[in-house]
Amino acid sequence: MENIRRTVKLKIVFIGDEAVGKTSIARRYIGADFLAEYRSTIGADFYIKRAIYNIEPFGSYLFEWIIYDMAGQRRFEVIRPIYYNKAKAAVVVFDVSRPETFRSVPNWIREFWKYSGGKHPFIIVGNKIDLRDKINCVPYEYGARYAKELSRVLGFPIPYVETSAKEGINIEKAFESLARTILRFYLLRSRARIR
Ligand code: G3D
Ligand code: MG
Repeated sequence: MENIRRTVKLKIVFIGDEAVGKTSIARRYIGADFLAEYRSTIGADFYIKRAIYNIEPFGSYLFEWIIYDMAGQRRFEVIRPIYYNKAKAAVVVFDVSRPETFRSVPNWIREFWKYSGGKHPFIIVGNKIDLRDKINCVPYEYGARYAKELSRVLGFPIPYVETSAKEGINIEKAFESLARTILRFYLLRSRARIR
């Protein structure tokens, strides 16, 4: 049994094209047991939630997520620097039923790195998989292959997770993957201090 529980408190940003499901995923994850929810005047909402993840080989960690979710895209140009400031990780979301949202993922990654001030870790989420039966969608393999290629180039693992915010599929899994990615990145790769 792990007795000592360490705390990771960090800001993460949800990014991706309009209407891919960023808010839906964030809200699904937060559910009823969030600590706080704010609607700021800068055009972003943020939520705070705590969750414990037991991740081998690191052990048990209490994550305090400060989740930024942009509210509407039009004013985004203006809030960009504030939105990304001090973000330590990102969830890059696309809509599997709209291939153009998959194609813009690299732009979102570039932007995240530029404004957050470093090559910080992220996960890629293909959302709306409930539409697979009805619409011709980006296949799982495309997302997985892209994440694998990124992992190879960057030298640290970038997970690809498919979700349905509508049906509540893999939401928890996405955050666990994010937690694992963050621990691997900050504990193994760099010396950033986690208390
Ligand atoms: P955004 O925050 O990225 O802009 P939203 O996206 O979370 O606002 O979602 C945009 C629309 O997609 C919403 O539809 C929402 O209900 C829908 N959506 C989000 N996630 C899913 C999903 O997993 N499956 C399906 N089928 N739809 C989803 P509306 O019509 O409410 O605007
Ligand atoms: Mg939104």
